[in-house]
Amino acid sequence: MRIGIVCYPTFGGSGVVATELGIALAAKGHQVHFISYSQPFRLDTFSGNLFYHEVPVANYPLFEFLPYEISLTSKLVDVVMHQDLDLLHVHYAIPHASAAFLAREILKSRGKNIPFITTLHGTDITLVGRDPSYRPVIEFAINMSDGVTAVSDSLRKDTLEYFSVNREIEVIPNFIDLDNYGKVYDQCYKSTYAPNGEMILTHISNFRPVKRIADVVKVFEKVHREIPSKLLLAGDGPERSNVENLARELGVINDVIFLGKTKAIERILCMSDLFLLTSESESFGLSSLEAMASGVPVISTNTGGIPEVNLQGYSGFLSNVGDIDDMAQNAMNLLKDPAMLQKFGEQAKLRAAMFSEKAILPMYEQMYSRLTGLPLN
Ligand code: GMT
Repeated sequence: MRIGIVCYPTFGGSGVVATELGIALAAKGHQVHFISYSQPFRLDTFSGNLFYHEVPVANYPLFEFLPYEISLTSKLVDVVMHQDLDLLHVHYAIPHASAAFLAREILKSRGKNIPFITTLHGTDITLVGRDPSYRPVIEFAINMSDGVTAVSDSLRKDTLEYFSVNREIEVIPNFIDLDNYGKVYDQCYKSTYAPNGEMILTHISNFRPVKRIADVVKVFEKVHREIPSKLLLAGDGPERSNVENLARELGVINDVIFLGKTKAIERILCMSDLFLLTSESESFGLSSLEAMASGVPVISTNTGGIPEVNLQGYSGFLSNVGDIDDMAQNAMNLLKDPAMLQKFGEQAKLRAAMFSEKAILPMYEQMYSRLTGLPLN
């Protein structure tokens, strides 16, 4: 099949999932065309089946805001026609779903019929999409999509609650390529950050307010009082300087290491003892799945789709949003008991295997086949 994938190229779960999906589809023989405003950051694999089309946005002195959605729509029309695509799969509703809708209608007027699938990822529904400045368009584009998927049952329910949706939403959970995680590296280089055998707690995100990273630092500060430990923070974003200031105020700055927008996620997880995810809202929590696949137990909140991934008392522990004491206590219970920590790590790996590429990819392929009428090879 020839598939067009539209996604955000930046450091964020939806772009990661879209990229991994495209790479996996290409490995299975599909031709995959990524369409975005810059190269997705994890798209650094070489394959004869992978293509990238950049969306140029023409500027003009009249424009205070660049009309990206129009440029994207035009690019979609162009790529679908010239590459003879069979299907468009857009990740994150804003503005990808409405651009795909418009492209589909333009293409129809030119005699080319192509279905599009919208995959909802989280903040496009729970945060941004509900804003009155987006809502009518998002609702319409969801209803007009040929297929709609959500990355968790929680997100499916939220979509039905917040929007007037008159169509089926299929839950297709996020997945990861297990081969990339939990590798027994000869050397995890743990001593680089924990030279005296300290425990390593890790958080990875785009540092947006919804992640409540201040809570990560507060939990760490409590753990740090009792257990020699380091906090690794991977990623970057708007909360970075607040987090740094808080770590200074709490007196733990010397044991908090900011790693920036690194791609070496598996390496970081390889040296981690515990993963922290303190989000206010989270439709899935891809980073926690990556941690679990690496055998790292997860201390998280119990919001949104997180409980569908992290299992209480099995792969980690879940607490109410903002319950610093409970999260810190759960973290310490695990860190103080090596046997329990190891058991939870093994269980986390087993849990992560439920979200393997092998298990999830066929769900997308079956949907593609149903919507295009093309057989699966
Ligand atoms: O992380 C975000 O805030 C944005 C969004 C994205 O585009 O990366 O993340 C969402 O999609 C991920 C992939 O499906 C999910 O794992 C995240 O849980 C979800 N974020 C939120 O719901 C806050």
